[in-house]
Amino acid sequence: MRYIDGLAGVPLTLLALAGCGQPPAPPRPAVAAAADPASETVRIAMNEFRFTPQMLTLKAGQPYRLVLVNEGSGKHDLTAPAFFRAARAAPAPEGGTIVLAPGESATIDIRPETAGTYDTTCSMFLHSLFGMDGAIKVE
Ligand SMILES: [Cu+2]
Repeated sequence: MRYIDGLAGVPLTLLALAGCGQPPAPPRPAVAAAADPASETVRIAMNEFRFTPQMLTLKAGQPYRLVLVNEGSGKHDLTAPAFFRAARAAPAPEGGTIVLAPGESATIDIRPETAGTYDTTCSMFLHSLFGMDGAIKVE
C-alpha cells in the first residue's frame, strides 16, 4: 500500500513542476517581414563610373536595408538579376535593375537567401567598360 501511494504521488509532482514553468513564448513567424527593424543599412553609391563600395559582403538569411544613391551627374543603374533572384526583396526590382537619375536614391529591404558571388553592373552604354561593375558576395 505504501508503494502504491508513492507511485501515485509522482504524476502530481510532475504536474506541479510543469505548472511552475514560464508561460509559453509567443509564436514567432517562420519568416520575419522584409522590413525588419533590426536590419543593417548598407549603402551603395553610384558615380562616373563606379560603385562604392565595389564589393559588398552580406550574410545569407540576414535582413538588410539597401540604400542606393546616384551621386553622379548622369543616369546610372544597378543591375544584379542573379542576386535579386537569390534574395527576398521589397520592393523587388523589375528585371533585377534599379535605375536612378542624378541625385536620386532608392531603398530596398533585402534578405539574401543563397550564398554565392553575384555580379553587379551598370547597364548604361559603356559604363561597365569604364569600370562600373562590382559584386555582392553572400556568405
Ligand atoms: Cu552607370
